[in-house]
Amino acid sequence: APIGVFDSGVGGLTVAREIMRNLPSEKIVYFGDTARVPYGSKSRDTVIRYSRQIIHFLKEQQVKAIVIACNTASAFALDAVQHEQDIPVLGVIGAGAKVAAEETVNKRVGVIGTVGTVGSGIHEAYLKKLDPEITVIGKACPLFVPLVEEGWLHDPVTVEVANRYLQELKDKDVDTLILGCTHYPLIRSTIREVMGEKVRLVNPAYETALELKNLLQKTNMLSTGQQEEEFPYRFYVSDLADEFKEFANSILPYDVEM
Ligand code: DGN
Repeated sequence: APIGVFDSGVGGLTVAREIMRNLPSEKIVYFGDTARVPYGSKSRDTVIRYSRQIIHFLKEQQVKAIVIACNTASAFALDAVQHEQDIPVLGVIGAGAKVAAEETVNKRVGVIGTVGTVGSGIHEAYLKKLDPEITVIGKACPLFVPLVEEGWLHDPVTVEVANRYLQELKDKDVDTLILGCTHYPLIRSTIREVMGEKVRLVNPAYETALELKNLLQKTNMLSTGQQEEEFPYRFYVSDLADEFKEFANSILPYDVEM
């Protein structure tokens, strides 16, 4: 059975990509809610309602586990939907927070994400539970998403915006920074340039793929061996399939079939 992966749009492809790389025998059904993106500026109740609808769709596709590949939907909906399901449901917050707690030395962790994610305080809740001495400095960076979707990954405009957003985190001396939005791994090098070499950047997409692998191993659900199907990855969207496909083809190592 495939893994169900969903996001508000294209961003979750960074998570799907890590699952493809690290769990190469798994099939994936991806749903991008391109008709209703962004989630980052919507309320908790709305994001929970959307997430329930998408989970219903993915379960009809007989998935064996679900990854909420969106930080905003993980922040708002994971707790609400996890208990309603008889299959494992994973978000992207927990794994990143765990690694950040392990890696920080000065116990000052930065979190960047959408207004929804940062406003939810979810990273702080996770991190404080892991280590009460950690101070969390959150910064919403809403302009990063459109810049990434415009393809301005290494652009002077993006560097300028990053300088503005990230200055506060530098002033507050964070030694570890969680890239708490699906799009941010795509501007990792710009963020690296602005934050400097010494700050650890945590990519929750990668950490979540490892967490998924662990979980599937533990529950004896991990697939091994060659992919049986020629197209083991299926993609669904709620709008603008061509735009989705173009973006997907720019970040995935092969051409998407829809
Ligand atoms: N996928 C969203 C996230 O990780 O928070 C970003 C896109 C959005 O809905 N604004």
